[in-house]
Amino acid sequence: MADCIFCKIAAKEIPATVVYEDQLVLAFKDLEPQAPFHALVIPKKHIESVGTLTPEDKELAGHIMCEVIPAIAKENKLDNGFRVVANTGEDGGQTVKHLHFHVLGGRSMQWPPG
Ligand code: IU
Repeated sequence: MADCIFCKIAAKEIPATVVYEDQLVLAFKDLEPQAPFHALVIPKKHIESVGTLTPEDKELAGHIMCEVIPAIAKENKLDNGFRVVANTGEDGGQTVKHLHFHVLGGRSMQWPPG
């Protein structure tokens, strides 16, 4: 999508520190890390949020959850645990309207989130 910053990152028009990439997915370091390890996992195709996923995205969503995120956790030695967050829509605190999963690790997390 023309005005989407994460589409531009996926297209390498804007630089990012990439931690994982395949044909469907890119993961890169968050510019404002909230934990010692903080990456964002995005589909290369534009999807707005978890709220707009459809059954057609099943394979992609499964790939992210079942393959990409575990691989990133393993590669970055998040053996003691980590948190996956998908802020969704206004009340969910989503600021960038391109589906992304935060992967945070390297410290003990608190609950509930604010
Ligand atoms: P949110 O879930 O939509 O609030 O998260 C957006 C995240 O994207 C947030 O943690 C920002 O620091 C991060 N980010 C980034 O890493 N690079 C960017 O160019 C932009 C936002 I814009």
